[in-house]
Amino acid sequence: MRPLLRAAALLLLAAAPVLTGCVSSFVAPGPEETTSPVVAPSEPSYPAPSPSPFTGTVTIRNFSFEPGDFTAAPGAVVTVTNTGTTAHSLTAQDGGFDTGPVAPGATATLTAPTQPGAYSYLCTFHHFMRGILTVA
Ligand SMILES: [Cu+2]
Repeated sequence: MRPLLRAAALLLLAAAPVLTGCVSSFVAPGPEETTSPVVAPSEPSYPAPSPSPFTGTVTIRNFSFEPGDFTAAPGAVVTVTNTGTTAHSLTAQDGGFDTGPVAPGATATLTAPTQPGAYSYLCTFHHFMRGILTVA
């Protein structure tokens, strides 16, 4: 009886660290695996929409420029389409570029400045219509 009890006690003592070791190694990777996939998909989708919505054409719609703020290469030709029901323009505040009046349904072009920088523009008919052309 006594040797059997001693053997059982030794088995329990020997098994205890193995069991706790198993439990801790199972628990530890758990939170890391669940947090990293949650962060990973949201990170690429966040910056993606902002950098390149501009495809060379600005659309005037509902008294606003879409996109209002856009980036063009130096000297690039930008097409401006007026889908509104009244005339608009896309005119640099410093006069560096100007579509002139664009009739409803019409399309005009402007040439971006050759000097890199941020150029604010407006509609000469509706001064609340504003945007920034960045040359880079
Ligand atoms: Cu306008």
